[in-house]
Amino acid sequence: MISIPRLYPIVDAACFATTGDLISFADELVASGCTLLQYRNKSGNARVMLEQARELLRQSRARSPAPHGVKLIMNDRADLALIAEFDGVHVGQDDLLPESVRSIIGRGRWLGVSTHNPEQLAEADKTSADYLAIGPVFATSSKEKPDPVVGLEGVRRARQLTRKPLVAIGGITRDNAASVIDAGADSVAVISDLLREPRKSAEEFFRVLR
Ligand code: TZP
Ligand code: MG
Repeated sequence: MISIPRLYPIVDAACFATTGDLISFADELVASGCTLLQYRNKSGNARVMLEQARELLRQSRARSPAPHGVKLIMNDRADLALIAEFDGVHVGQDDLLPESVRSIIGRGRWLGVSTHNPEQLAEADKTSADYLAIGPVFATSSKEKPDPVVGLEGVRRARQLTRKPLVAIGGITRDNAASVIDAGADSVAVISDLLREPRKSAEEFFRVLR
């Protein structure tokens, strides 16, 4: 069983004007002690994705104060995760099935699976996924056409359905993160509440998530 950090920042390319801005953001997170980052890019430009992923890997390896460095997870794309030498892949309900991804990435890399209701969660629990995500917990503007909000009750329900590490996602902020952990999540995945002041925000997350 993997051990997942309490804070799981998502570096979403859509939030940055340039690759430089994206890398600086990730740098701040790594400097503040984040040890798990997901790279998300829904633009579909595979060449840009690979370039940004490689740069992320290079910078985060160089910057991390953590003894075991930073784990980098690629959203959606097992192929790019392998080429960029990432540590894992995160897939959703419209991506390759978990076992297909597993056959590509092997046992050594992490596999995460997004779910949005109890049925999907229970199904994903039967796979070789290393961790499961449930959400959106709260309203979010970071995802196009988000599934219905599951609320803290959805997190509690998910917790009853799996013993795998559980990541909650969607609308999670420094103000509500503790309630999400209290509901049974092991970790919170966050996009927007890290954007404005990444270092300060990550440090505040760590404080409330202790
Ligand atoms: N999947 C479910 S909600 C979400 C994703 C990718 C977006 C989370 O972003 P934010 O800004 O933390 O709500
Ligand atoms: Mg996906």
